[in-house]
Amino acid sequence: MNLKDYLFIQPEIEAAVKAGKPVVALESTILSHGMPWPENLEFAHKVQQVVRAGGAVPATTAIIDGKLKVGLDDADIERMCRAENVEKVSRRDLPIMVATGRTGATTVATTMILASLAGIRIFATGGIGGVHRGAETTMDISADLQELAHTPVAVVCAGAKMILDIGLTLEYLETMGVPVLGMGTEDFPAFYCRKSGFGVDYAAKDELDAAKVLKAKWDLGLRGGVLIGNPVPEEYALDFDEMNAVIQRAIDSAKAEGVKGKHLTPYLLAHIVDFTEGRSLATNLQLAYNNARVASRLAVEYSKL
Ligand code: PSU
Ligand code: MN
Repeated sequence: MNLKDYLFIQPEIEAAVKAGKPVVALESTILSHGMPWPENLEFAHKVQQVVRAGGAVPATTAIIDGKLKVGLDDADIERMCRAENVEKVSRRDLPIMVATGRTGATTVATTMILASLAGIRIFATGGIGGVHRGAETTMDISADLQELAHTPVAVVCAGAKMILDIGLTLEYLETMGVPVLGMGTEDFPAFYCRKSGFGVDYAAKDELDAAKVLKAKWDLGLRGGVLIGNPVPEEYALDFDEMNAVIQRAIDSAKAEGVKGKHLTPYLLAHIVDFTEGRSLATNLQLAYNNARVASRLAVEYSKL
């Protein structure tokens, strides 16, 4: 077995990792199954520029014709954004995709796996998967949480959407030994809103402060990742009660249509955009840029420790 038969890392990224320079991984499910065309295409390019402007090399990941790719060319990016015959790939799907040569977008879990294989420690996304509302009967808990328990990558997100049970998600992370940091906040953010009402384990003052936690965790040989909640900029935040109602409507509609499993999260995301007439998309774009900005600074600080 040679990993090189499976894993394809862009030369610029490989060189940066080797030299210990800052690199930030980016996921592709947010493109294929989290945002509509063509806004996703503009986002995919712009978020990479934001990472570069922050002093790091962007590494968007995907499965292209069965190959694990770290760093996508323009054609790959467009393929992810058009999302025709692009599957959503989490940990369990990965070997099937590779063995059958199919094309898919990486979730937070799979992006962490690819990043880790490539030696990348920092990853920026929008929101993570978590314990779904009603999980006490459906058992719907995203594989993203298990990945955070096992794979050494720090994930910068805007918290968790209220499609999830944020309290149970944080309980699960505690059980799995995953530190949850707030970037300049004591309150774990709720994606569209700056506060969820649930506290974090540590409010990092800035990126250097957070980078020291990563270094300490991995120096100690503690397995797994770190979750960093970075609140959406004030000017783009949406009203908590309004979004709660919109999300409840989307959940009810999914239930009525019998949507389950891996299709549930993309279904809810698309319906939330519809129900807010695109306002939620504008917020989603801005919080993701903001996470890319923080992740690049974090990668820069981490590379200096
Ligand atoms: N939450 C969002 N936007 C997203 C996702 C989640 O606000 O795009 C995507 C991410 O790729 C995440 C995945 O890893 O959905 C989680 O899916 P599931 O709940 O099926 O594990
Ligand atoms: Mn699920």
